[in-house]
Amino acid sequence: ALSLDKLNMCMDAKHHKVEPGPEGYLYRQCEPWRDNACCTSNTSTAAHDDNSYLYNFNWNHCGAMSEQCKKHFIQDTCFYECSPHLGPWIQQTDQSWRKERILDVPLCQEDCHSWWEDCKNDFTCKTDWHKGWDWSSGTNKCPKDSRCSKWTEIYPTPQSMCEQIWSNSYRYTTYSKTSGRCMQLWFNGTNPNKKVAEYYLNNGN
Ligand code: FOL
Repeated sequence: ALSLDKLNMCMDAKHHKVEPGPEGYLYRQCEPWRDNACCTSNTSTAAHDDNSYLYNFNWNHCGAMSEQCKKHFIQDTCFYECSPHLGPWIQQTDQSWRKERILDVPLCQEDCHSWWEDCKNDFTCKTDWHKGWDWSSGTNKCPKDSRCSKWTEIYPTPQSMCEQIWSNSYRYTTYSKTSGRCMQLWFNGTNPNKKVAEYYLNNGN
């Protein structure tokens, strides 16, 4: 938040750079952000690891997460850590591990739907993955009062998953990737999200 440029800034969170800028090399799924990123090269590599040092987060808390599902969580991590165009949705927060968060980022329908489709045969025990885990082992395990259920029991719809999993980081939309009105987790080449941020900065959420 040192930056007054809401179209090109990094949130004040656990691993984000102070200012966005080019990175010589970003790993695999984070590569599209390399021309202008809030993540370091090390963060981009860690984004692809199970139980990475970023949050010690265990995707496999209800048995092994499928590879097709996990790739969306890796992409979400790249988007969250690397995006320099989240300014319109950055809010102060009093969490112990970050001073700022994103709230209600309008997500393209295709990205939300493909994420849910690829995860719908997986299992989880919680709707909000930001809080309420048992961290006594050093990584998150399902809390005592929970049990592993089918993904579709926890998240009946793509909307419920996209909005609830990271406590409203995302807002579900019916906008498609070509609309210029929603943020894309998956893209190649020029980052399409800058224009979307510009639109919401001028027109409000
Ligand atoms: N992706 C997106 N899109 N938005 C996010 O906000 C986001 N956040 C993370 C990863 N990807 C994201 C970080 N995830 C804890 C749990 C998950 C996590 C970071 C930290 C954690 O320590 N939870 C504790 C409560 C900690 C606290 O709030 O003080 C717990 O009770 O489980």
